[in-house]
Amino acid sequence: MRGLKQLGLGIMAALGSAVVLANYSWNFPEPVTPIARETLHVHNLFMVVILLIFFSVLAIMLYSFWSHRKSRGQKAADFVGPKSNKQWFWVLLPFACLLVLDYGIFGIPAFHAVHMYEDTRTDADLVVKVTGSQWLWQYEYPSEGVRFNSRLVTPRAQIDNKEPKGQNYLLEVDNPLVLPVGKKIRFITTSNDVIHSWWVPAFGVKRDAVPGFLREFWATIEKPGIYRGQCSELCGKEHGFMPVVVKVVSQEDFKAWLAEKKGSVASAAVDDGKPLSLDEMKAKGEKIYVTTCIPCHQANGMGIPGAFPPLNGSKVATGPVDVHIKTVLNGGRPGTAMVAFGKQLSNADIAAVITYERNAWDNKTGDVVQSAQVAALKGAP
Ligand code: HEC
Ligand SMILES: [Cu+2]
Repeated sequence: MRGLKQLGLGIMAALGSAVVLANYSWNFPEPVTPIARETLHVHNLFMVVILLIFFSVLAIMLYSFWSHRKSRGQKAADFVGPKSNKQWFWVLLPFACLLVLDYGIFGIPAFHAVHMYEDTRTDADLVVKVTGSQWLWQYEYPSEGVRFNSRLVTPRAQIDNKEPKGQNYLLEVDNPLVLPVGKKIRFITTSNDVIHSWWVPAFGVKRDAVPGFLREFWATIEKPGIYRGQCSELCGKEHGFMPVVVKVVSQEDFKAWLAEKKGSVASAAVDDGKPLSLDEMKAKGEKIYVTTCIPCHQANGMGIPGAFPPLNGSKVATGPVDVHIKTVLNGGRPGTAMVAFGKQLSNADIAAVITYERNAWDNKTGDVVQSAQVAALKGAP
């Protein structure tokens, strides 16, 4: 009996210290959308119900073990199949619990939450298209004509353990998605290649981005701030390296940001047509190479034997320009990891990165590829 009492005290002490230790990082992140709040409520309610059931069943079991033990002369019952119709009660009771909790027979929780999550009908203030791509997110505001890529900026040195890891290690991008606070935002999501999943825990939303399909979800974010999430569908080698960063700002700041973004899109369009010199192109292309191509082809252009071909001395990177452009535009042979960059990069960026490849390392072709050449081959077989 004493041993049991000590065990009981031990368990209580352990539970107590867990409660003391518990801080918000153990829980859901602070919810900032109606859906996230609802999800948290459902979770908390279910947790209470589950714990109640768990402890009552455990208590009945412990009591039964204790008071029906052999040394007290108890004999085990010996039967197969239902002994009486009363047992149906124990089958139907848990079933009823599930019905009440999940399907909300009495207007209760999970059903309401799921219904709310799926209800993308109501008029949205803003539509944002989210496209997953190996391995970055593309954001588009279709009604504003603004579109950009959002890519990891954590330095390779941190990933390779050559530098100490920063505060937002693997959760930082060059161009965060910017959204206005307090507006209903309808997201449309799809993918260029494999299935990705756009997930921001604080919004309580996660939706798979499936190639060939448009899928929707929505969020009204109630609090300005920077929110971080990740791709949560295993999508290949750099799956862990395509974070989601959302900057939520006031309506005025959002308008200002949009105007500025539109301006930069316009100037990029002008840039698209302007021929650049070899050095300018090479410098621009190197930046793109470092962020986009290094994971596979490596900084020294030597690739990874057996997986990714070298570009240094490659027949494609030193051979006919058109073949090179087509490879980068349309990707490698089917089934290889070489991405079709025609959907990810602008013509000017593709021209620059190709110029870089043709003039970096030992490749000294002297070729300057212009965006017009890329444009001409776009969509060609
Ligand atoms: C996900 C890994 C990956 C990334 C990122 C990647 N490549 Fe590739 N690349 C490959 C693979 C795999 C091949 C081989 C394709 C094949 O065999 O058809 C390849 C082939 C190539 C080739 C043809 C090389 C040859 O000699 O056959 C070129 C040129 C090329 N990539 C350029 C680029 C450029 C430019 C970028 C960045 C904008 C880039 N790649 C990013 C995986 C990648
Ligand atoms: Cu992904």
